[in-house]
Amino acid sequence: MTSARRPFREFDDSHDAESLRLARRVIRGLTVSMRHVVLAPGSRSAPLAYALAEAEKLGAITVHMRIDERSAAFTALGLALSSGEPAGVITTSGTAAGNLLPAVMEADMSGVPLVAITADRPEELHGIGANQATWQQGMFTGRVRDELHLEQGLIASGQLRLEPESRDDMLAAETQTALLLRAATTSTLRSAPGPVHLNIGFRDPLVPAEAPETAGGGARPAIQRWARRGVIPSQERERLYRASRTESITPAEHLGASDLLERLGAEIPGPGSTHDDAGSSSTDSPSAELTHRTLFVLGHGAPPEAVELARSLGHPVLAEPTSGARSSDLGAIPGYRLILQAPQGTEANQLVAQTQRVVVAGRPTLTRPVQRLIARRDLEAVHYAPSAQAWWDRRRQEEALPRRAVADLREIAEFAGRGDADWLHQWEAKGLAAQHALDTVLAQDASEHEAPSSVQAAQFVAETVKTSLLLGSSSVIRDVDLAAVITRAGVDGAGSSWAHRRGIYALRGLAGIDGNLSTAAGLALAQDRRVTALVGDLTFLHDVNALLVPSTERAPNLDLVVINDAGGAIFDQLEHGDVGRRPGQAEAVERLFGTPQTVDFEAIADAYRHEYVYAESLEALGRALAYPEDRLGIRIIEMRTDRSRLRALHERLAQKAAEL
Ligand SMILES: Cc1ncc(C[n+]2csc(CCOP(=O)(O)OP(=O)(O)O)c2C)c(N)n1
Repeated sequence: MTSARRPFREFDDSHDAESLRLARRVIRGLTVSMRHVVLAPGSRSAPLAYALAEAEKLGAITVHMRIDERSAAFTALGLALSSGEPAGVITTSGTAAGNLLPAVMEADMSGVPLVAITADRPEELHGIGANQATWQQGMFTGRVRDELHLEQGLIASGQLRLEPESRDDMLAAETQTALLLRAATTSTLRSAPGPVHLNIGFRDPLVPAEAPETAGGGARPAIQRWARRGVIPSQERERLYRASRTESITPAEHLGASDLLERLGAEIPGPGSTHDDAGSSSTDSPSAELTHRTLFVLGHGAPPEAVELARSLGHPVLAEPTSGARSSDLGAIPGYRLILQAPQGTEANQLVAQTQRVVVAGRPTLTRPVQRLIARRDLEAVHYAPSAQAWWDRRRQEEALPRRAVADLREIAEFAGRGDADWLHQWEAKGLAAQHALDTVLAQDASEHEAPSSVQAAQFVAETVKTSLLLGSSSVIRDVDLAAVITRAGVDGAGSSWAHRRGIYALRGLAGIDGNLSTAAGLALAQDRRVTALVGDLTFLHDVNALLVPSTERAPNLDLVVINDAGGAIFDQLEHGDVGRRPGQAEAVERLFGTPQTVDFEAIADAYRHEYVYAESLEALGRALAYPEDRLGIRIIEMRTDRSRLRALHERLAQKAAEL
């Protein structure tokens, strides 16, 4: 097929293998908005590998080599989670591609722009028994925002072009790739950011041709400047970068919802203030002038303006650790879970019962008391969602949940009304009492056992670390939610880079115990500074290949704090704990759910050649976590606890809740 228009040719690699030429165009398309890619070795993906090495030399992208594709994918997820920019993971064909599924699933449900790139055998090698050939096109359908297949064999017929004929040539590989990435980050009322899939059928040869000049033995010419650098305006890039160093960017920030809040600020009176605007129309329209007993329940990834609104109106805020609002300096109510679980007849229960309205923002997932509260049919509830939420099917949500979605912050302000100052103070006082009760029980329990419980250890780490923190699935994040009082400011003095907000992260999309360490590694690589991951022993062992960093690579600066209670603790707190206490059932429940293990974590550290610290007490843990920037690489910090004592601890906490 010929064209009257001359193709743009910004560089000439016509001497090279066609697979390499295709790979370069794909990478040009990627680097419009991607800074990091995680690559696992393989044959079919070789053109991408060679082209990436060139692009990295040209300063267009950073490449991280990993061996285990599942870990590579979660590392890319962490990279994308940190900045909100797309991050890529590249594999060869076959089962390698299948290993991306868990991270794609998580990215889908948590709205993270993960770009899964799988090299494939060309179409003519499918279905004839060729090695490592499986059907990869559409293998993530239903979980990705968009997917693209590029077949090298279509170049000859002009159905796929290497040289674009215009800036928006839809047949050009580069344009198609760049557009795919746009689908990963688009945040509107209808679509949330999320993963995309690019599958590429490469034909042999898969290695670069020798440049013609070098064939005769001459000096190798410099690489042509074929790679692109990102086109994000530098101011925006700086804003994203700064934000990535403080906390994760939410879709609302992309939408500029905080500007809206500023504009609203002028219109919303504070708590208990009198509205002395002459001719107020409060009698005939609902507005923030009416006083309501409204609770703000902030779950994972709550838009930051929601907490600002709650504060400016004077409402109590119940905030999960990854809501971005779980901070005593933001006024989140401490110990709120004890308040919610207080039985009838207590003052705490009365406070909860007095609630008239609930504003939910983000995605609360951690505890049953919160789920019960927001599902109460006697309460009026709305869900603040300024843009589409990845986990949310709007049609399902509206029929299944007793709350409607509201995108407009002004409408939320009117719904919530002005806070009842006295009620807010009662919540604050009860929160302090609940926290005191928690601390007392944890201290008593620790002194009786002469060692901290896993709950106290999790509380301690969350309150102590000066770095960004990834909270492992299972008990860890729930223990932090239960007990930790987190402050936003770093402990290490204003003026230092720690002084701002630290990010608290977790895989709340699907709450898997897989990929947690790798995700933390991705966060550390993106932020280029130390990150702490706090995980249970099974969560650690499930993703142990995160420790497998090829020796050519810069290891992430990572403190992996493992609370080793020799198996899974969470099931004993659930119904299975009751089953396990029936006569003759204990052994079976321990075997089926506890899955005990006796792994030597020091030996693991040794085998992978990372540093190991055994923390026998909270003081030792504190010493290990101090001065996070004084060391490089991965460290494993182990604290051993006994999970069999947790049920009694939680029963004691329930007794304390009955006194609130
Ligand atoms: C990939 C995956 N497999 C299984 C589960 C189910 N699961 C939830 S918690 C848990 C045990 C976790 O144990 P550990 O990491 O030691 O934490 P603990 O429960 O002791 O706090 C399991 C297997 C899961 N969430 N994700």
